[in-house]
Amino acid sequence: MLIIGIAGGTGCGKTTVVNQIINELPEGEVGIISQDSYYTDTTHLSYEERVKINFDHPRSIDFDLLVKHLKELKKGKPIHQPVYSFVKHNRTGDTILTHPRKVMIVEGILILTNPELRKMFDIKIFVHADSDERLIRRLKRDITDRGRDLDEVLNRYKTTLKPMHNQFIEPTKEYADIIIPNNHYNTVAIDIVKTIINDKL
Ligand code: UZR
Ligand code: MG
Repeated sequence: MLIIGIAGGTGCGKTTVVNQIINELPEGEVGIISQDSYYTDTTHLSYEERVKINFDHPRSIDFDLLVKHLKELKKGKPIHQPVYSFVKHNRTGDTILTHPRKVMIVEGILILTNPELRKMFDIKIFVHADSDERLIRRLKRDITDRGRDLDEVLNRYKTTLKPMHNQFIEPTKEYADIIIPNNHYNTVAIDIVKTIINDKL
């Protein structure tokens, strides 16, 4: 099994990069695990308490479960990936049965911050986009898809996203084997990663 970790700040285009990598690859050979599925269970908290959680800090992620699941997959066993709701800010209680694939992609802003998880990746990728590009994308997404308003997004960006990015996410670029410049959609970089994967398949 080839395990690829894809990190990068919010709005850097991780999801797009992942989708471009897997499209055209043989179906059933590649699986995706999103860091979003592994936010720590907050069922014991009230909604008001959950909204205040810093979702951009490494401690908001249940890395133990993520590492455990990857180890299971490596052994050829299926896992029950938790399903997360951005509306409730909590796990829904549902799980998705995820089977091991020849190539597993793990994507998320904080996935390179955890040493044990880093050791499990055969290839570590960091997607880079300038912070203004990322802010523009984040604004569009949160307003269009998540029903937030301009002030709310800008305030969150300034008080939480930006400091957490500088403290925890940007430094993990050090660990990357490949850095994809993604201010504009980068087809050459995608082709390179696809070639590496195809080699393995
Ligand atoms: P990407 N996030 C939410 O907005 N709500 C949640 O319940 C959990 C996470 C956001 C999180 C982070 N921050 O910046 C982003 N906040 O999801 C990471 N606030 O996702 O890599 O797709 O930008
Ligand atoms: Mg995403």
